[in-house]
Amino acid sequence: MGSGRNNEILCWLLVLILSDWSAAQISYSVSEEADKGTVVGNLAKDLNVSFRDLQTRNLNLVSGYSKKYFEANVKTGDLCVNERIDREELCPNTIKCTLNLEAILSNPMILHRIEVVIVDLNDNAPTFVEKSHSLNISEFSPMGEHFLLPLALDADTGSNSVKSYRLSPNEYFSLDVQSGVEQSASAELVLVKALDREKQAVVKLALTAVDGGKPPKTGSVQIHHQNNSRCRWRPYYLCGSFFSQTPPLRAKHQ
Ligand SMILES: [Ca+2]
Ligand SMILES: [Ca+2]
Ligand SMILES: [Ca+2]
Repeated sequence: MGSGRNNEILCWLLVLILSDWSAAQISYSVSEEADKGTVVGNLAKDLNVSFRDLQTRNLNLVSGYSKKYFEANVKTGDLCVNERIDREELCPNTIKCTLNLEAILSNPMILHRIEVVIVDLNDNAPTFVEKSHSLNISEFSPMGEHFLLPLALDADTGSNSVKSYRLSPNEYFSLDVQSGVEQSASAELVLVKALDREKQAVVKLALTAVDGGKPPKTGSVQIHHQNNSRCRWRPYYLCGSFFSQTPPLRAKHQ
């Protein structure tokens, strides 16, 4: 952005600070990652002016962002996407994401505040921070005992975040999944059959995180079976090799 453009924005911002010319706020919404040129709304219609007015009254769009996310087509009156809008970059860790700008017309000077709600797309799969981990579980653990598992992360929000987990078929453990409407799901391992280290020293499982997108995206873990005689007189071992990235282990028993 050149210094001329910066000066222009500063002038307009100064005008806005010193003035109280504000009309009702206009609210639009557009999906993140929308193509350049995607129409967000029609300014001429919503400002209640003609296309010709947009030119003769020198329509200016002002915002405080380093990128010019939107531009106006004064021939059609449309407000269009001008730059890639990545919700995860703009609004990390927040559920609602908005971009705000002002549309200013001169002669007479009128200011309209515009809010554009950025709608999340399911463009990120669940991932895990760690690539592998192991749990030490005593063979004397009672059936029904719960063991915390790594949490998957998903940069998307709401229904596009992690909503469920799956566990590969096995005879010793089931999965207890806790999920909320707005929160990411979490899962715990539940012992359903007594462990016997003499019979099987190591159990390997696959844990898969699933988001709520349509279609859903997944982050998987594959775990290999391995009988290890070195575990013979040691606590029972549950070992895992993560093929995707995964989060820190929260374990009740290590
Ligand atoms: Ca994105
Ligand atoms: Ca997204
Ligand atoms: Ca997702």
